[in-house]
Amino acid sequence: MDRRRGLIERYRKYLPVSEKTPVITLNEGNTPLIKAVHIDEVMRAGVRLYFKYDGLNPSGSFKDRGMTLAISKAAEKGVKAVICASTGNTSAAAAAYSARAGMGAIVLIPEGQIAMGKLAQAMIHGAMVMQINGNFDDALRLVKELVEKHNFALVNSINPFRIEGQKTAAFEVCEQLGNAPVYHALPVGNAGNITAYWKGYREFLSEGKIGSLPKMLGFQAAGAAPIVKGSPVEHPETIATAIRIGNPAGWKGAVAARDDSGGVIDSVTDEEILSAYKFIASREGIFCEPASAASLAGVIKLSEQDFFSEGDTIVCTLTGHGLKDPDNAIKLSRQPVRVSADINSVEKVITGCCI
Ligand code: AN7
Repeated sequence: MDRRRGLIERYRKYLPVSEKTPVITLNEGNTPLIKAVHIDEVMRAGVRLYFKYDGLNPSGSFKDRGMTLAISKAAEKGVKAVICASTGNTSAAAAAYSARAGMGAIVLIPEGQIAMGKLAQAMIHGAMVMQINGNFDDALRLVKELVEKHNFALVNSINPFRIEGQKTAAFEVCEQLGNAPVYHALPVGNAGNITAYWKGYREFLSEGKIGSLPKMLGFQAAGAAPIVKGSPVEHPETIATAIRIGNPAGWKGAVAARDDSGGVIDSVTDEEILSAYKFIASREGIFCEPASAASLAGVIKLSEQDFFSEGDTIVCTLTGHGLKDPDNAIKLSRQPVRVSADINSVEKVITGCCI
């Protein structure tokens, strides 16, 4: 199989496309599954843990999986523009794929609450970017109203093509592991991705490609945990701005994934998220954005409750690349040392640190 072809060609028979569908692709998917090598430092049981590093998609997040299909189907329908609400990554992916398709993109984002890399992407790809003085939930409400009146394709994950595209991540995990993992952990924001993974795993089971299903573990930020609480959160707050969502559109799908798989949806504090974020970068050598680290943060939290057994296979999806959010990376790290440009001064600093 040619792995450079993009998801629609690779998984055509599992996706709602025909010969008439123009394929808009940036060769997304086929992201690495990377084994954690220092995980024993933070886990009680001896588990095998892998990172599905979806930050290596073309626009730097898992959203590309859904966007290749959503934009291809919008092009098939002949719409002139797509529209979405976003905490950042959806807008980056929508802007990139719609640019390639020659369509307009309109994005509504919460003012001051999206990471800088994501904003830069939406802007440079030429989207019409609107910062609203509200949060993601307000933005989603507005775009739903707008599509009632105008011929735009809505490309948030309430668009079923988004979920269809994103389920391919579960296919890849199964192919990379040779079976399904025992647990699959991921951050939950608008709850599209957990819904998509669960659909993908079930389809691969019914195709006989895997012999068992994973238990789905979803983690919301403590300040934005409506599913855990059981009611919408009016003013969601978290440093993980990607998942700063108080009323997820995919709520039902997430609950079904949890209950049908025998899994868990729990919350993790910003402190736990940032601790996992730093561990992944400084011990595993992988740079993800803070929201992505909610997957491992949740797994560590459950491990402290002796949730896992020896030898369990766990996959954590790292949903977005760390370069999306340089501000947090810089704020949370040791600051560069200022030193004058002579060998003695530089050596003095080195002696204090590594030799
Ligand atoms: C890095 O971009 O909702 O539970 O508007 O960017 O499927 O929403 C992003 C969500 C996890 C949560 N990790 O996924 C948006 C948006 C990252 C994300 C999520 C998002 P869903």
